[in-house]
Amino acid sequence: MTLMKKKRALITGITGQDGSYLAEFLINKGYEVYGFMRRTSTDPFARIEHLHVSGALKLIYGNMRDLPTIERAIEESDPHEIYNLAAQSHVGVSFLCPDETWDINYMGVERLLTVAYKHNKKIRIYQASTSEMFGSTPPPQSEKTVFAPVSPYAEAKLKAHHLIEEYRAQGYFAASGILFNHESPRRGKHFVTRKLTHAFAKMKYGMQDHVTVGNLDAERDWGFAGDYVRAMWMMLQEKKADTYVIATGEAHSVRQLIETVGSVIGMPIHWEGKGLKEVGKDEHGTIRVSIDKKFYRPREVDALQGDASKAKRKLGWKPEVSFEELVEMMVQADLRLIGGTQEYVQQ
Ligand code: NAP
Ligand code: G4F
Repeated sequence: MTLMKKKRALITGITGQDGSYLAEFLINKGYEVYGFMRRTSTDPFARIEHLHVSGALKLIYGNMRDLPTIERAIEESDPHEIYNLAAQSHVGVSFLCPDETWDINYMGVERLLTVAYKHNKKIRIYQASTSEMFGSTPPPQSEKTVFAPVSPYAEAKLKAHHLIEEYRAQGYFAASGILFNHESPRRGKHFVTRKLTHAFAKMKYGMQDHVTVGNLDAERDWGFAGDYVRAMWMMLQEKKADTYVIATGEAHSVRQLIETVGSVIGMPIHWEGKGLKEVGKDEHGTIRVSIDKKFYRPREVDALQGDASKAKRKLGWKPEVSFEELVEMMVQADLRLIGGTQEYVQQ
C-alpha cells in the first residue's frame, strides 16, 4: 500500500486576516500547514488560536526582515507551496514608515524568493500583489491596465510584482494575485470597513458617540476575504504561473459604505455640510460621522473597480458574497463581539 504524502504549505503573514482564512482553507483540503509569524509584545494569536491549539497549524517564528529566519522556515517546512502574505499592509501608514514598508514588502519578497528557489526550484509561490499598484488609473482595472503607484506601499508591492514576473520568465512557478480590497469580521480595525462596523456596533450599544473618518468620496471594490483566499490556492493549482486580477467588479464610495452600515444596524445616516465640515447625522439629528484631515492620505487612490474576467475564464473563480452580504456579516459579527456574546469573531 502506498501512502499519499500530504502537500505542505508555508504561509507568511499567518496572523493576518488572509493568513487565517487561507490556513483554514488549506487544512480543510488536507494540507500540512506551516505559518511564519513575528514574535511580538502584543498577543498575535487572535485569528489563529483555534488552529494552533488543535495542532492543525505549525508555527515558525521569524521575520521577513531577517534572512536566517526565512531560511529556517523553508528548511523546517520544506513546502510544495508558499503563500507570501506578510506585509506592512496599511497604505496610510506606509507614508509614515516608508523604509520599513520597503524592507518588508519588497526586500522581504526578494529574500524569500532567493531562499525558496535555492532550497527547491519546484516550489510554487503566490505573491500578494494589490490593486493599489494601479494608483489613479481610471477603472475598471484589469491585468492589462497601466500601473501608477502613488504610495510607498504600492511602490514596494509593484517592485515585488515585477520581481515575481522576472522569476516566472526564468521558468519558476511564481504567481501573482492583484487582489482588490477584501474584508471580513477578521479585518484589522484600522481599515475603513471594520473601523466603521466596529464603531457603529459600539454606537448601537451606547458605548461611543460618533466616528471620525477621512475621504468620503474614495471608491473601492470590496469583496469577502474568504472568497479571495480560494483564488490564491486556485492560482497555484494551474499548469503555468500567471498574474490574475481578483475583484467583484462593483465599486462603492466610503460614503455609500457608511450609509449601508448605518441602515444595516438600524441607524440611517443623512449628510449635511460640505468638505471637512460635512457630517453624517442619525434620524434624531445626532452627529454620528465627522471628518478629520488626519485620516486623509497625502496622495489618494480615487477609484478602484476590478475586472476579474481572466480569473473567471481561466480559474473558474467568482466571488460568492455580495457587498451587502459582506456588510451584514461584519455588522452582525461586531454586534456579537461588542454585545459580549462572543469573545472573538471566527466567521
Ligand atoms: P494583514 O491582516 O495586515 O496581515 C499582514 C500580515 O503580515 C500579518 O500577519 C503581519 O504580522 C505580517 N507581517 C507584517 N510584517 C511582517 C514581517 N516583518 N515579518 C513577518 N510577518 C509580517 O493583511 P491582509 O489583509 O491579511 O493582507 C494579506 C496580504 O495581502 C498583504 O500582503 C497585503 O498587502 C495584501 N493585500 C491585501 C488586500 C486586502 O484588501 N486585504 C488587498 C490586496 C493585497 P503581525 O501580526 O506580526 O503584524
Ligand atoms: O480601508 P483602507 O485603509 O484600505 P486601502 O487603503 O484601500 O488598502 C487596502 O486595500 C488594498 C487593496 O486595494 C490593499 F493592498 C491594502 O493592503 C489594504 O488592505 O482605505 C480604503 C479607503 C481609502 O481611500 C481611504 O482614504 O477609505 C478611505 N478612508 C476614509 N476614511 C479611510 C478612512 N481609510 C481608513 N483606513 N480610515 C479612515 O478613517
